[in-house]
Amino acid sequence: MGSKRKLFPARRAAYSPCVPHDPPATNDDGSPDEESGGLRKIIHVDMDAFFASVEQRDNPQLRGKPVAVGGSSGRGVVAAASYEARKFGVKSAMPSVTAKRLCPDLIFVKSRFDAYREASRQIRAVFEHHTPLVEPLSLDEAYLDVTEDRLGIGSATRIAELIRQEIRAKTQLTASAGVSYNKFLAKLASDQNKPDGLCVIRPGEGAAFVATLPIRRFHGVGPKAEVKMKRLGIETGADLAGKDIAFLRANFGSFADYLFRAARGIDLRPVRPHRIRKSVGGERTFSQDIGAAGALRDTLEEIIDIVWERIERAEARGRTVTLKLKYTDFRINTRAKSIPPRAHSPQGDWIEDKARFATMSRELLEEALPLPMPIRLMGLTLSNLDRGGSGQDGDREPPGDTAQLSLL
Ligand code: TTP
Ligand code: MG
Ligand code: MG
Repeated sequence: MGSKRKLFPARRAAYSPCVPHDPPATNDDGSPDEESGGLRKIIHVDMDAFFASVEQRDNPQLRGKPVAVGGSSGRGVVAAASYEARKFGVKSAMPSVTAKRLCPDLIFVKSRFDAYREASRQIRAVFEHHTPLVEPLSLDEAYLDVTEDRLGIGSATRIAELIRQEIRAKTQLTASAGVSYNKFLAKLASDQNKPDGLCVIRPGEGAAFVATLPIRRFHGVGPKAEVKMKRLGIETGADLAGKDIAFLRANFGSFADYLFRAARGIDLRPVRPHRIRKSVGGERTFSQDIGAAGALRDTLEEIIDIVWERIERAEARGRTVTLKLKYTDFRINTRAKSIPPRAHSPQGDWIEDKARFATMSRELLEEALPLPMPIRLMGLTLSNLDRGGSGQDGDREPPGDTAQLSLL
């Protein structure tokens, strides 16, 4: 354990301790390396404190200060926190009131999605310069398969460093990168030495790396799965590796195979450059059932805010809004509203602004009132998406293809 610590010290270390060697995927002559079983070279890049860094870049007065992007009042939540703010414990998805209490000098800034989208386009161009195999996960991160890179550089570590430099030059922003032989490990690695860090996990090191990790750091394990795992006595990668596949299937269904492999540092998912997403949404399970119309309307507003933020992040536009209600007897009621494609325009008409999304969502709830009984869950989804847009997201999404994300 002690020696592992040395190889991979705690995240947030100032400089990557990870040895800058490459996962050997091929021999010098380019033939597949027998020993490594023809492993792939994967890089995961993720921008540091993305929205907050863009704000600090564009407004020098914010530099070096604790900054939160998001609404400061009432129901506001922190979308992004600068690293100065994180020292106080401020983080994404935290209610703004809590953030202010933790850090009274916190400066709140409104989000400017156009600026984030522009930076996102710039970093994607940098990725594309090195490989066509780019799978964006959200505006600020992507997986890259550089087993055969466009420029013939060959070293994934070198490519990752070049990408970080090019991003800095083009955007004046910092990115962290993880290099490894699969997506799961590369994503863990990019998080290891944030901000402005690099970490390489080489073949043979994956299982040991994963063993010490708290399960919350496994991509796809959200707060709810974490609670469930802890109840089952699973706190670390090693605990997870100790469970057999039958146990995992019984408790986690289709998520089990991914977890089983991940606990061993194995991940067979390819980098998919053209992932098509069918919907964007989120749902919320309540600690106490809700039945009163006023409380239902308030809850809907919260979900509208959060889901719309996801829609913006995914750069998705769609035609159908679906409201999902789960009653206390577990019956599920879904109702949907769509806007028809506009006849005179091949491009059609889309739900492109929050007001329209909110109005349609509210209509759906009003039509459902009064409810026959209280509900334990409410969710909203935007579907019938524009195939032309990237329609990709999934930062907090379980890595399954069809998994509907749960936000809260
Ligand atoms: P992240 O990459 O998760 O976080 P980050 O870039 O702010 O910080 P880190 O250095 O740890 O990577 O998310 C990217 C952006 O997505 C983030 O800047 C704001 C937005 N976001 C939200 O709007 N809500 C959220 O709950 C999270 C986690 C992120
Ligand atoms: Mg980030
Ligand atoms: Mg990210």
